Amino acid sequence: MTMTAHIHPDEIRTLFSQAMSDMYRKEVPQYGTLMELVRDVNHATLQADPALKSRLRAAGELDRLDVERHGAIRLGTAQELKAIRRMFAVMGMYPVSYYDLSVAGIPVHSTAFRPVEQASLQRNPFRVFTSLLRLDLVENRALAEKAEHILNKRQIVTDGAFKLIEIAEKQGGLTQQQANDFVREALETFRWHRDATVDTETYTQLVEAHRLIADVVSFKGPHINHLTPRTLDIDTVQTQMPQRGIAPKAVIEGPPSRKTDILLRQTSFKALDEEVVFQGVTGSHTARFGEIEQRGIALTPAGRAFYDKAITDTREAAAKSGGENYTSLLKAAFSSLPDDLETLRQQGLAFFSYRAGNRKVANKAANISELIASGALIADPQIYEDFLPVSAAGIFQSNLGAEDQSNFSAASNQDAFEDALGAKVIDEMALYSRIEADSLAIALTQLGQNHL
Ligand code: OOG
Ligand code: NI
Repeated sequence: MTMTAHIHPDEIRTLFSQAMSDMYRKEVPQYGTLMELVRDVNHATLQADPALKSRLRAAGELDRLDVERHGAIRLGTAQELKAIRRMFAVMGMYPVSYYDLSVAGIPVHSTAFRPVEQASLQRNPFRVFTSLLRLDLVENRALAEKAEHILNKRQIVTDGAFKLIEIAEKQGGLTQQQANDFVREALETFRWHRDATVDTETYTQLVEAHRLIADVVSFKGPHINHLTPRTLDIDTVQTQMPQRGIAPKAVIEGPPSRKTDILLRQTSFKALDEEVVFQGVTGSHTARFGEIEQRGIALTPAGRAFYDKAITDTREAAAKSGGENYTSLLKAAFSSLPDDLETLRQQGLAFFSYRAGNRKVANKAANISELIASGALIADPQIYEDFLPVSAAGIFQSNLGAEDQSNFSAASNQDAFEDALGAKVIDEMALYSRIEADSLAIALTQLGQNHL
């Protein structure tokens, strides 16, 4: 290796996600407690279920578990979103999917920056849910302009980070030393600032428009507002949170508890009330919280259509009955979805990644199912790497308070988001189906079963 050899973007992402985790643990000690709880529960789950453990190991999933987390940030302007896109690209993170939260009464639209290649996901799937404030939805136009003016004055990426981003773009990568410097500089963007950039009066006006607007506009930068470790058993973590002094939100977002995990289940603990100084006047602000997630298999468009309908039906039925029986309604709505991997696969409801097993095949097989049944071909579930808009809205709202559930009438606006981003978002379904098709082609070649 020469002195100027570039390190892999996956390594930069791992350095960065570790540095973020260390910083957030210092800033929000409850996050550290939650991490310990998740580690204990994951350990116990793997001990109790050796089959799960060996399946995760064989699929290359076990190593990523301990490093796995996602974070979230909220940005104010198109320039900020473009700068963040360039910063994340250095770490091999690209914008996947468009999420419109305005339909849920939250004045933002979002994407998730994440790795897209299977090998990179296995190494470290760190993702950041990134929202852009929609000041166009604010009715009080004078306040919206004031907010824009305040935002235009701040610079959220340091000069040092910009320099290294340019070097990475020009040279196609960073050396180890440059990567270390880059991570140190990049961290500055996401740090918490106790000193607000606005006075109490402006802050109050912004809160009245929407608490989220105040959170974005009043500070020097887009503080990381939560970091979320991945658990293998969210129901146990949820019930054990109070024993460790953490108060979880009432319901787990997403699909019900099932034998075969699908998509994403999430729960969070309430945002902390933190002391903030508004131009010399001490006050407080609530923004930062903790969250845990349990990830299951990614669903195909057909599976996803089932999911979306089941969630909508459950919410409508629960609203009619006052919300008391949400959990049982949710279970009932999912009862007709197959609860084993092979049926989900055969019905084309979920995405898989294929690999050749140890067993040899002498003859030409008639179909894929036959190869799987004989043990020649193994179908591993593809983990869902993205987010769910209804769940995200629930996470936002649990940390904003009920008074902020206003309705915005604007239509979703992916074009405006992509203009601000300076790029198109990647279609998540295309990523899962490409991984499925590529892995199947490779496995069939290895097995001499290319005719299938
Ligand atoms: C993001 C909330 C959404 C998730 O996991 O769905 C989210 C935010 O509060 O900024 O993180
Ligand atoms: Ni989250």
